[in-house]
Amino acid sequence: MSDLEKKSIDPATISMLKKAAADGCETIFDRAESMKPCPIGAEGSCCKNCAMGPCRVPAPKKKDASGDKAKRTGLCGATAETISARNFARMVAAGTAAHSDHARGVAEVFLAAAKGEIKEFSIKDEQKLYQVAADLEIEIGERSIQEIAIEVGRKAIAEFGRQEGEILFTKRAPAKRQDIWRKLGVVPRGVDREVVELMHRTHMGVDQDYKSILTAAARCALADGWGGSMISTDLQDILFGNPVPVLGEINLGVLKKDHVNVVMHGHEPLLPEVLVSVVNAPEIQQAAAAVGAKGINLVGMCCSANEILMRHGLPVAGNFLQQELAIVTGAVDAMVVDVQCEMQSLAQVAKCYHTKLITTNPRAKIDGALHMEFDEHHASDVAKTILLEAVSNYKNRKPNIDIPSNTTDQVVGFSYETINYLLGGVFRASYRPLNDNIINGRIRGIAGVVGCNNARVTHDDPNLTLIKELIKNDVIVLASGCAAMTCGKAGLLTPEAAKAYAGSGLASVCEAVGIPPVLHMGSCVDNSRILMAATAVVKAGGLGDDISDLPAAGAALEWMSEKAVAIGHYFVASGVYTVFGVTWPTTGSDEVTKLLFEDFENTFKGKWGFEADPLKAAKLMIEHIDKKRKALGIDKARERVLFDMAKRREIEAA
Ligand code: SF4
Ligand code: MSK
Repeated sequence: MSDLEKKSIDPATISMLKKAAADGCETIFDRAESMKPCPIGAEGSCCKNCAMGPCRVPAPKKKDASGDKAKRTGLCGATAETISARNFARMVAAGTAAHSDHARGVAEVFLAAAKGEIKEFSIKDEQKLYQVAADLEIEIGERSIQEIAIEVGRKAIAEFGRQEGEILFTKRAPAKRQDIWRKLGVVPRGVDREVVELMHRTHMGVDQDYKSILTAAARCALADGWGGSMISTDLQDILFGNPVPVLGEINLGVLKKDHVNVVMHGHEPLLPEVLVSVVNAPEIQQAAAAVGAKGINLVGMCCSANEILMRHGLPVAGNFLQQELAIVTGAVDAMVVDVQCEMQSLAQVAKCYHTKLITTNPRAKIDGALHMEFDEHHASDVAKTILLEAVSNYKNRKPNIDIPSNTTDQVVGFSYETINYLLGGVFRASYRPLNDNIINGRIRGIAGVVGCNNARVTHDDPNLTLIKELIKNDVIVLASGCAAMTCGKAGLLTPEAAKAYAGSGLASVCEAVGIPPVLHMGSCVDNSRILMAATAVVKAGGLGDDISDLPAAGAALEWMSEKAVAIGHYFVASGVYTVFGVTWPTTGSDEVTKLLFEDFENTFKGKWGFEADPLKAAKLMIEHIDKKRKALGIDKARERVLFDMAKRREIEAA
C-alpha cells in the first residue's frame, strides 16, 4: 500500500492530496503525520480542571510488586477513575451543547417564521407540524396552522430552559424505556440544565464518584438525543420539508470549472436554504454571466451538504476530511461556513488559492476569513450579497485548477416517516413489513452507522469496510453524517447496490421495496431519526418491548467530534450496543471502561464497545444482533432462511 493509499481509499481525495503537495499547500493529512496524539490525553488520564494541574495519571505499564495497581491521583486526590469519567462527561456536555445550540437557533427562527416575521420561511410540512404539536401536548382543535406553529415554537424553546419535569419528547420512547430511565433517575429536565449541571459536577472538587458522573452524563446525552437534536430535526422538517427519496451526486467532481462554485459547509440548513432559493434570481445569474461563468454551482460539504441534499438533491463535494481538498481544486470561489467541523486551517488553505472563506454565524468566526453575518430577518439580502462576493472572486482564479472527475449517484432522503411510507404504502404505512422480514430472518438486524472522518485512520476505510460487511450479512444499515457520505461515494446508496453488495435476504427485501441496503437518514443531528425508527420498530410489534430488545447495534468507527460521544452515549442510554473505533477515551481507567462496556448493560440495557478493526467490529455487532434474535426466539427462522432452498427460490423470484 502506498503512503497515499494509507491516507484515503477515495481516489478523488488521493488525487487532490497529490495536487496539494505539488502546490506546496499543507493539509490535515500532513499534520497527522508530523504531530502524534498525546498518549496521556488520548487515554483520558490528564486533568486540567484547575490550576494546580494539569495532573497526569497515565495507566501503569504493569502492576506494582504487591500485585495491586498503583494508586494514581491528581494533587487534589482525584483518582484516575474520577479524572477519566470527568473527561468523558465533558465531551458529552460539549457535544450536547453543540447540537442543542444549533437546535435553539432553529427553534428561534421557527418561531419568528411562524409569527410571519421572516418572509423566506414558512410551514412546509403541516402533517409533521400536527404530529409534533401532539407530542408537545399542544391542543390542535380548530386552531389555525399559524396558532399551532407559534405554540410549537414557544414550547420547543421552553424545552431548553425547563428547570423541572421531563423533556417532552422522551415520552416518544417505548414505555419500558421510559420506566428504565425513571428508575435510574436520568430522564432529562431541560437541555441547558443538564449541560450546566454536568459541567458543574465535573468541576474541581464536586462529583468524585465515577459511576455518578457517568450516570449524569447519560442524562445529559439523553437531553441531546431526545431533546436538542430531536427538536432540531423536527422543526427543520416542518420548515423545509420532511425528506423524501431524491437522487443526488457526491464527490469533488461535482465542482464545475466553468461555473462559480460556492461550497456550503457546516451544519445549519438555514442559510443554505435561502442560498438555494435566491441562486436563480436574475441579478445573480446576470452577474455570473458578466464575469464569464456559465452559472452558479451550489454544492455542500459535511452536514450542511446532508441537509440540502436530503431536501433538494443538491450535489455534495465531500465529507469532513475533504473540506480542505475542495479548495485545493482551485475552483472554489467561496466556501461559506456556519458552525461545527470547520477546520481553522481552511483560512490557510484558502490563501494558497483564490478562495474566499466566508463565516456567517456570530458564534463561529475564523481569523483570516471574511465575516458576513447571516441575519434571518434579511435572509435573502445576505444570501445574495454572499453569492455576489463569490461571483466577484471568479476572475481571481489561478491557472492551477484541477477538478477530479469522480462523482457517484446516490439516492437519499430516508426520514423515519418516509421509511414507514415506503414499507407499507400510503394506506397502511407501517414498520410491520420490516419487522416481519426481521422475524422471518431475511433481514438479520439493523445497524446505525454514523459519525465523522478521523485523520488518524485511513479516510473512509473503516466505515466502508464495516458497512459492506454488515450488509453482506443481511444487516440493513441506517447511516448519517460523514459515514453516510462515505457510502454515497462508494455507490452503496442506490437500490442497485442491494444486488451487488447485500446478502440474499436483505437484497430480496431491498429489491421488493426498491430501496438501497444503506439508508441515508441525514446529518448528525438527524441521528434522532434513528431513535425514532428504532422506536417505531418496537411499536410495530413482534420484536420485544424496548429498544434494547431489538436485533440492532450502532457504530462510529471514524469518530472524532465531541458530538459523536454525546450521540454514542444517548444511543447506549437508549439501550443500544454502540461500537467506536480509532481510539477509546477512557482506556486510562479499567474501572470506567468496564462500567461503560459491561455494567451499563445491567442498568441501561445498552453498552459501549471499542474495536478499531472494521471486520472485527462487524463481528461484534453481528454477534450482538444474533444474541438478541435468540432472546426473541427468532434465531431458528434465520437458520431456515439460510438453508431452505424453496425459500431461496421464492426470494429470487420476488
Ligand atoms: Fe489536578 Fe485535581 Fe486540579 Fe484536576 S482538579 S488538575 S486532578 S488538582
Ligand atoms: S459533519 S460531526 S465530521 S459526522 Fe456532521 Fe461529519 Fe462528524 Fe462533523
